[in-house]
Amino acid sequence: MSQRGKKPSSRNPPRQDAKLEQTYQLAKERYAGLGVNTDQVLRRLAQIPVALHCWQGDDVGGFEHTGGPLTGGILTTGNYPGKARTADELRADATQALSLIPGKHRFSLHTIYGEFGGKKVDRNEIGPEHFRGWMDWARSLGIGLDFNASCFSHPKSADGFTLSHADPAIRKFWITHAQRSREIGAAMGRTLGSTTVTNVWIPDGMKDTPADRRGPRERLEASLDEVFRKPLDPRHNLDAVEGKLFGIGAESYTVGMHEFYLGYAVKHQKLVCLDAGHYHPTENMADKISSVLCFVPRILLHVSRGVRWDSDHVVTLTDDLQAIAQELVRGDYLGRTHLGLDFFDASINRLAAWVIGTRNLLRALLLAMLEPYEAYKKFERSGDYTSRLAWMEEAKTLPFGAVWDYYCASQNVPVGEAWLAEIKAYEKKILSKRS
Ligand code: RNT
Ligand code: ZN
Repeated sequence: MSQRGKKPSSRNPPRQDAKLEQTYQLAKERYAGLGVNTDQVLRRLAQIPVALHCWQGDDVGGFEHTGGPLTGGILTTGNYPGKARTADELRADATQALSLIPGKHRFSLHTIYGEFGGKKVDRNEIGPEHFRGWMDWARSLGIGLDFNASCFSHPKSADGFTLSHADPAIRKFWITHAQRSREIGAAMGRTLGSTTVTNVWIPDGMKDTPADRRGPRERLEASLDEVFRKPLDPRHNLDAVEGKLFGIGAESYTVGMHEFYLGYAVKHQKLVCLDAGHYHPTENMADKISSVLCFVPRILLHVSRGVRWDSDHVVTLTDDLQAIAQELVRGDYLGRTHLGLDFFDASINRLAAWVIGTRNLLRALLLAMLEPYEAYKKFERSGDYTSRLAWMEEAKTLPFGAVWDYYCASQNVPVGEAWLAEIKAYEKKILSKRS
């Protein structure tokens, strides 16, 4: 497998561990017996980018320096020391995290992470010039960027409404913000030669039962029409819309619920962003993928983990995560899916959160790719559900770990928990010096 230049350069490339290689060969034979070619799977996995989300790096703070709190019904808890205070620090942290994750990935920014040179640049004044530093950084790593309008943590969103606001002036302000966001997305895509997905999520909603559910939704539709009026080259920018069930302080009514955006995206052939934390806990987000993709060209995923509510916990290797990966692989949807992460945990090392979450998503994809899916399908078609169940259960204890370890080594990133030592060293050397 080809090696890619990984930073930091202090790591010895690549790890040629005879035991690791041997274990891999045994695993490879076991999988081959089930009709699965592990070499091919690893080549495929190496092609799949995951967008790490900038907002895990500083608890969704951003660099506007308005001193305002995080609002919009989302919440970070914890005060682990060492969060990034500047764009340079966030880039350094992300570079370090990326170096511990196998494969080539992406970085997803919010508008509040622009570099405004100490000036007050309001959300309706942002432009590509505020993201030059990010574009230069992405180019230096050879990665693409994704983007997000930031319709929260701002005085004009304080009463809980943005694009669906009853006041036309406030609506206009957020429309301009979202229009500029997608223009910036297009500039990123053009500059980096890699399509940027620009996502729109708004917090609009009500704490208690609304009298009028219709008005805000019709206003939101009209606002989105304005936001997307200007055609942009789809090679540079793709638009995504993200719905949700509820937010803190908007428990009774969410203007941009799933059905709203699903309808909007189908009508206008936009991307639907499915966030794993945005549905009722008994709903299965994975099951939506093959439905939504019947009607829209592509989807964006916000891979997250809700614990009892949309709590945005670090992604772990749960059944829910595996179900998502299985759907993408079994349905052959990876070519139409943009993978992104969305969680924010301030109670643990923030770089470790990125590394744990991303490595888990990749692990889930690898597990899904290693499934003897052709056999499952054959059993299913012939009505042999006994064999389907038996094989699916046996597959859970196949020697997947050996394939994953080999993949990490061949991508020149630490195997197993060894990555943590690098994070701990970085914490000691860099994070602990931040106030
Ligand atoms: C909020 C949405 C949204 C945000 C980020 C910060 O519920 O999930 O995607 O988490 O954009
Ligand atoms: Zn999300």
